[in-house]
Amino acid sequence: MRLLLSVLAALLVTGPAWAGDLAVSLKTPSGAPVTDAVIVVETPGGPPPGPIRFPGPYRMAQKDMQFTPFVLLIPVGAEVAFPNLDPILHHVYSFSPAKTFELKLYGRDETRRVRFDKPGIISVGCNIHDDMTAFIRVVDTPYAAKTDALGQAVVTGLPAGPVTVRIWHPYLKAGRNEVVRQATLPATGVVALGLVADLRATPMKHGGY
Ligand SMILES: [Cu+2]
Repeated sequence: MRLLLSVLAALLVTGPAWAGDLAVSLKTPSGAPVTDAVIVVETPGGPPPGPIRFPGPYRMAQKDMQFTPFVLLIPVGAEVAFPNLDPILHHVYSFSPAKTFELKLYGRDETRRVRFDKPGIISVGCNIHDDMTAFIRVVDTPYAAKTDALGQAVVTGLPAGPVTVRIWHPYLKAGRNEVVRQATLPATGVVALGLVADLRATPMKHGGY
């Protein structure tokens, strides 16, 4: 009995047994997976204290006259590397209020770095090549994830109870490019949320949507 009590106490202290996961699956109306969508989950208690980490690297390369990745998810305060992997010069910039910056012409295998100190959405372009475009999503919560090539994302470690799920994609056909859903997390386990996301027509260069 003493052993059982100490196991229960350990579970209470360590916490994971009281946290749930939200698995989001995002598809277009024709059934294609939607990659590069950012899922942000809001909880009544707000984000937990402590450092925020996402799978890295915090890096946006210029390769084959495109930015890669098309959407980068980072925590506030993170520094992003912008390596140029092309044999030509690029000139990377943003006019977005959350971070205005300019990385003047630089060439192959050179890297510049920018720190993003405010949450928000940063639209990135190249001064030389107008069709190069990308987005950096800076968040101040660990409750966020980006959909992968299968259109799936999992937000882990959520407290039980009601949550607000914000689904954002640069080309989502919705106000502010975002749809909002409510969900309720159980004390343990996974809640699956499947959504159809209609995207605006864009050049084929970004994965076909
Ligand atoms: Cu360029």
